[in-house]
Amino acid sequence: MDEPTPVTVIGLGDMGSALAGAFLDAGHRTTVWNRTPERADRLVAAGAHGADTAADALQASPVAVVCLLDDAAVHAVLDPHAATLSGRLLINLTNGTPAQARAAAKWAGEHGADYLDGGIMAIPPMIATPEAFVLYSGSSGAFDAYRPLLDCLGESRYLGADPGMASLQDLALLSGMYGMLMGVMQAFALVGTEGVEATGFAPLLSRWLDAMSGGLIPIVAEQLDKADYTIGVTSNVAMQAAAYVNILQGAKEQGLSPELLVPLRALMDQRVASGHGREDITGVVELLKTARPV
Ligand code: FVH
Repeated sequence: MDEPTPVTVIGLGDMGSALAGAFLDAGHRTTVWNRTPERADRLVAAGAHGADTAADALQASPVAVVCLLDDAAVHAVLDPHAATLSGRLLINLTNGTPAQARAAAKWAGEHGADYLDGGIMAIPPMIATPEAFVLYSGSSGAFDAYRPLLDCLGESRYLGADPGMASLQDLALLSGMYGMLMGVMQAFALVGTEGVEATGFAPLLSRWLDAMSGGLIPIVAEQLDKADYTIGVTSNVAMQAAAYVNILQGAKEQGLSPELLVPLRALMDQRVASGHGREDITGVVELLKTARPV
């Protein structure tokens, strides 16, 4: 094993506990702290050092990994102890926006700390398995120096010195996931109206989504990079807009709310109305570039 690195984990929710467990399993001296102290018990029983206060936890290690609910929680915990961060590395794996990451990096720098922001692309049971990957951006020196520690959590991907980049790509990947989940929930709800069991329908849904995502994403990416939505079109947006009406209408006829899917209809119709009907649906991205009220 590489040289063990003392590490502190602040925040022992489902994810923070998984991170601390991975560091412990890899032989790193792991100090933990959580607002609700009982959540540290299992880790302490497994060999972690339980700190009484957040300040004690920060002082215990050269590296602090913070994994809290949101940016407000990060500031609630860290702001009172900013002085203890001097000379240490703060790794913020809390979900947030690029602007929040950049502000946190600036704040850490003003208090003499090095900073890495991260986006965890895994659910807690995936941590420390080959399926997990974590996006990082910020201090390249810190990333290189602590790479063996970071690699305990999964594949470590460094996205550059801009601290906002990991968050940007994290939110992009989550956007893709939630878009897919909206469709999945609507699909199960729809077949459920006629008593089709979700477990029976699931393999068909997985097969369809695998085929669509694997085949479509590379073409969509090429269309976007070239801003040419005519490349490789097999399913023009005018045709899709006509079929989409049936998805919304069919849901209503079956007694369901189509609310998760409704916004896309107007965007497709707008592309068709503005003369792009023979192009691919990807051109809808052009309409997303202008902020509108939601
Ligand atoms: N779990 C997941 O699947 C996802 C995977 C991708 C990354 N996310 C992000 O990770 C952050 C933590 O998520 P989590 O799963 O650990 O969340 P919880 O189990 O709900 O734990 C929340 C922790 O935050 C603490 N906390 C909340 N508010 C405060 C506050 N004002 N002051 C201090 N601590 C706070 C909470 O403490 P407690 O309630 O136990 O006292 C937990 O430690 C998150 O950004 C995900 O988006 C997870």
